[in-house]
Amino acid sequence: MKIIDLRSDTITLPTEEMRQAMYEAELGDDVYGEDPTVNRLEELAAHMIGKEAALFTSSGTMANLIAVLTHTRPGDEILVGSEAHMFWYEVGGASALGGVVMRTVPNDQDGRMDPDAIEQAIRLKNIHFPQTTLLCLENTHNRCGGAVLTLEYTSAITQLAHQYGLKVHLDGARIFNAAVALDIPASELARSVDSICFCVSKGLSAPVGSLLCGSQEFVEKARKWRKMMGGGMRQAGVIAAAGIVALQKMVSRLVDDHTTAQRLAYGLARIPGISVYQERVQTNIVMFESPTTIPGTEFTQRMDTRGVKCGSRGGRRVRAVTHRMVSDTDVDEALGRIDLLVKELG
Ligand code: TLP
Repeated sequence: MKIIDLRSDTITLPTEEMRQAMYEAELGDDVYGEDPTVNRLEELAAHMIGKEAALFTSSGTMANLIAVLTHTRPGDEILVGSEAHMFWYEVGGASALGGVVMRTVPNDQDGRMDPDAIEQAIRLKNIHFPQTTLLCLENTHNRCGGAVLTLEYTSAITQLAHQYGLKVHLDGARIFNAAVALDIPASELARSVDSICFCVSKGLSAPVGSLLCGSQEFVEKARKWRKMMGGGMRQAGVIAAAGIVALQKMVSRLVDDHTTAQRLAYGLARIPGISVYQERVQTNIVMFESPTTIPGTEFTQRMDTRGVKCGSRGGRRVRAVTHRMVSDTDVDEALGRIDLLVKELG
């Protein structure tokens, strides 16, 4: 039985071209700034995202943590969405290692935070208060089903935060999915923010790595934090080489993942007992609810035994992510297996 793995786009394996590029990569010691392949990737990333400089990190989690460390001081308060990846899935690193308080502002179903709620959450000057110094956005929004933040929203919220002296960091792990969905360059979506990170290891299919981008000064400080965390990776050109192929060759294909996600959502909507908000599927993430007869965790376990892997997101919520290694035929096969399972459950 073929396993159809919809748990995440992080499971994508590198392409042949990436493996070749890794094999042939010109290398040096990146801690001395001497790995030509890492340097090329960082320059390319900065150029594509429209910032002065970029820093190669081992993961999105590390890039977000370094951004917090660079923008804040211990004791500060940072604003994050109530559904933010930084709040849910990064082991509380910003608080544990950065010493900041994470204050959540409710996310709506499209991954946005209400400007009034943000304004209310920003602390005034008061001897009792920690200082609010950073606002974090996420685009596309993982827990909000891959929702896309528009250019207008991002600019308006950033402007608001800047008025109060806050910096803005954008967790753009899937920023190229947003850019492709909106049909605008990713640099437009990043223009107003102070820093942005994105992953080459997700739909772009590189095996490892993320890029943290911002001003020269920001990246210089961030580089020092990366070193402190043990993230100075020596001949990292071996993996950076795949990142270059990811940025040069894989961005435009993300649209295929969005089409596959639409096909999946359409099919799920036709299975009685499954609820899915088809019109909310904007990129490569499909959120749906398992039948009322069964909790989400049990449902995903049962799907697993039928060779369809998805992620449970609490309650009856299930997440399916489309990517390069899932074809239309795989989606149809997965739908058939899910349909059968639902029928058996009654
Ligand atoms: N997300 C992963 C899991 O951690 C949930 C996934 O499968 O979607 N920001 C966002 C918005 C992300 O979705 C992720 C990864 C990260 C940051 C962290 O990236 P990595 O996994 O490279 O640390």
